[in-house]
Amino acid sequence: MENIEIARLLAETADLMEIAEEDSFRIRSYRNGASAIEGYPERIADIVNHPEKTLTSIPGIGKSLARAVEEIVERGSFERRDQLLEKYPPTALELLRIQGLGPKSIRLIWDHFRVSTVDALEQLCRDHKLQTLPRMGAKLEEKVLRSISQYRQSKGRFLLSFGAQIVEDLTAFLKETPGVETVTAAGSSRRGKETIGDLDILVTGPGAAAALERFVTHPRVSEVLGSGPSKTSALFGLEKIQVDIKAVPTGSYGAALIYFTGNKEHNIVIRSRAQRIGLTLNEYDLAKADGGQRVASETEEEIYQALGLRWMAPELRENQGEIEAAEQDRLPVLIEPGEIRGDLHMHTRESDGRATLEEMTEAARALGYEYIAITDHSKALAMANGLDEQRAVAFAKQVRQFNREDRGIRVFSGLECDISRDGTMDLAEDALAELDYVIGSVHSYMNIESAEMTDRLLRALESPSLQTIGHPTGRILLHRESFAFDFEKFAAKAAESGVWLEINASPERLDLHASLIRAAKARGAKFVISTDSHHPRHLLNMRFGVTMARRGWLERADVMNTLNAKQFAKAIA
Ligand code: DGT
Ligand code: CA
Ligand code: CA
Ligand code: ZN
Repeated sequence: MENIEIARLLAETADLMEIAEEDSFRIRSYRNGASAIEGYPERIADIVNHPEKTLTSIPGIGKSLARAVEEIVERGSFERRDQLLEKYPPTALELLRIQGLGPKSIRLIWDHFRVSTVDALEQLCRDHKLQTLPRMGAKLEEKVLRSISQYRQSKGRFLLSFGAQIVEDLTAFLKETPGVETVTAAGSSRRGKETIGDLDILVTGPGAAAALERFVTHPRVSEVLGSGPSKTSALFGLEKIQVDIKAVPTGSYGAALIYFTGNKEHNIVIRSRAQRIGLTLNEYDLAKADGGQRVASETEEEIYQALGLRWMAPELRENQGEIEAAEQDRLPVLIEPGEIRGDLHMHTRESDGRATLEEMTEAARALGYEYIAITDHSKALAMANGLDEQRAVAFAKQVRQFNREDRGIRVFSGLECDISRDGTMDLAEDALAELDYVIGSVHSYMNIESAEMTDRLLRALESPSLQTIGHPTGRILLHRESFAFDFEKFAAKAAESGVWLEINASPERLDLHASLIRAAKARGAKFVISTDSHHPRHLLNMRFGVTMARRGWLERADVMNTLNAKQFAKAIA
């Protein structure tokens, strides 16, 4: 029995315990145990069978969890899991992923209708049977139906940050194989798409085939889907993300990289472009259509050049006009991560962050930033202990004091102020005026009609202290779509009012997305890229925000936090 299998049984049991509404402390201990075991370097089964080793010496494994693990190693399940599976079938676990239904509702549905699959739940809603249950109505049925269709679309997709971490780990692993020259991620992760279906990795060098062979022995590979000397596919990790690895001859590296980076539509257009000039393009090379003589194959640049095109950054390869731009030599000079000089959205313990003003400042300074804004929540977010007027004014004063000592970085006093349902700011304007940098964000009433939401945002843009709209669409990747509003009208007025649009770099938001960035830029809008950090570690997410900006064709001048500290201070004054 592998660690990953033990971990999966524990995590699944935690999900079932949630449906059974068991003690949240115990549920958490199962989840912590699952991740401790999944990442443990030694085989847990060997420890169980070892006369002198004990499981409880592993951090995160207490006595009762240790007993469960011993039972799993012995017979493939354990008592608590067996009991839960008698009550709730494993398909019920899937229902936990449907937005709008908590464990309590899932249990109620099971108790009344014995329904535990997504298909059967959909039928219940269509037959208007869900609304016969206590505290459930027609509105919820509609919401569940919408969530089901969203769930089906997002099923099997993963956050970019999750894929990027695995790419990083696997790249290091594959490079350890002797004779491996390069390891490169292609596909949607190279294009920086916000969600990833599967990972595509190319390996070159005389050791490439051996690296593929070694990959299938990786402890986190849970199922091998296909394996040969030039291509291997497997499911990886607890989440079972598919990883496709290809061994590529060095002489075909550029052709393979273009082919497997995609996207499909981009590839189709450049292939037909090749055909029009008597060439064929495939994963091995660009060659003469008659005779097959090789024209270019080793680098992407050579191939694009032979097609009469400039090299295009992977983030642009979405068939959204980049090919015409490359032909006419008017590709944007995309913003680079190193050009970002400050981070302007972060929280501290004053509201729902985990670190202090000092700790966030020091972490940002260590990253080489020239300035930051601390932007805790406002009072409407009572659960997050948001600031009222008095605390906001006191905070502005505290920051002025803080900046008197030279800390190697400038701190701006900020606030992430809630935008109320009617479009007014949560705090009074005279308090907001004390702060250096005010973000306005929607955190409530996100399901209102599009016209009302548009009016709400247009009104918010009139607030004299407002500098930036935070996470403008409210989307949560794989969970919640953007709220409905007239984005173009909003972006045009933001541009006119000198209010900037945030590109929120937190991996589950990545809000704005590429097409909206381009639409807003076309209307004259300016942007800031910020991490919305709640912990010093989150500051590292900046690169994902920059990736979104690049996918939105932004250049350095479009992004206000590429200004130096002096220029930036002037811009917000
Ligand atoms: P994903 O995985 O859904 O996030 O999106 P991609 O873009 O990574 O798509 P994927 O993994 O299916 O393929 C990666 C690229 O490789 C894709 O953009 C086009 C190319 N590609 C892969 N397999 C084939 C194939 O069988 N035929 C063609 N024409 N292209 C392929
Ligand atoms: Ca892929
Ligand atoms: Ca693939
Ligand atoms: Zn927010």
